[in-house]
Amino acid sequence: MEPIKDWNFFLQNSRRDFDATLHQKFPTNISVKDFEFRRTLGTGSFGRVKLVKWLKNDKYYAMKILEKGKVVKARQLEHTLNEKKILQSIKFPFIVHMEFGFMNNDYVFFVMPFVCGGELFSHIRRFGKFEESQTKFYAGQAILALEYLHYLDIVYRDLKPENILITENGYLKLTDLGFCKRISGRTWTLCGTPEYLAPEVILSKGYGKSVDWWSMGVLIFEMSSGRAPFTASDPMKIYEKIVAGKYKMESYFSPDLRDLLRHLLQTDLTRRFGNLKKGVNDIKEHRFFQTLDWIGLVNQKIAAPFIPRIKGEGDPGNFEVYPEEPIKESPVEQYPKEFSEF
Ligand code: ISQ
Repeated sequence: MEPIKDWNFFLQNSRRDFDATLHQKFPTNISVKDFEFRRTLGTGSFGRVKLVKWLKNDKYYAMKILEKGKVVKARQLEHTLNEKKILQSIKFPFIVHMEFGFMNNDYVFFVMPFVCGGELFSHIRRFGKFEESQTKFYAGQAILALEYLHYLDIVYRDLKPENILITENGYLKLTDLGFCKRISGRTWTLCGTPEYLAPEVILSKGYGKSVDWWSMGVLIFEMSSGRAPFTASDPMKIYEKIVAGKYKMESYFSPDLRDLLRHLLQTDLTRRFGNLKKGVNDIKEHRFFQTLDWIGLVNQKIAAPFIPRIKGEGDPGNFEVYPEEPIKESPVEQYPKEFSEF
């Protein structure tokens, strides 16, 4: 990607790029026979992501495999179509995109470049917690990614360390846009992950982009301490704590970090940073980020805190091992009407 000189100019152009590919249909000349299947890199409720090698160019990709029947039965058709459209149209250094996709009788496939460094989640667990300078490096990229998505009127709704991948250069990429949605104003769907849900989602209020800034607060808290701010064994208890907005800072959090967290983990929407007159700039200009060069960051000119270890191209060693499942092969196309828009 060309270096970004002027951030606002970049954002303005990105909207045109995005709209240009939004309604493109899948190419029709691709099939599972074009790939060598390796192991599973991640799983979700209606599908999994596998490492594959595309035989056409011998390059490695992460292939998201969604079972049509499960998508329909879980009433996730709309979310899946949202994900497909957004994945194929976004172009941002810190967000995974789809190179192309295709379908067969049973599945929908999204083919994305393979991000080899594993989930940020495993690295937080491995380090225990991050230094604040390291938190700042990752949080900065996640903030720019959300700013980009929000500029395109997209809410992400599932920010968490499991959905953040580390690239071979130590920078990050958001993945799993399954809950992304283009909205004008407000939406009401209950989705996300308990520990990262904003109070307004739990309270079934109409909500908007501000939910992503809440979860950014949860993410920054978890990176800095190794634990989420609101935890309990039972999701209902987590929700009670979130709605009450009560949590304890760790004793070693710096004054700047505490102040930033207070403004993000703010139950009052009229006071939450990211949601006020200055928008994301209240966050980017906060003292916690004072020493961060935002343009240097987006152009990846800042040294990463660590570089993931890999044994070679297509090494899945940074990802957990998951049980494998056989792939279905129905003789007839499943749910042709439901997936006609793909
Ligand atoms: C690896 N590379 C790209 C995207 C991915 C999505 C989920 C799990 C692993 C991945």
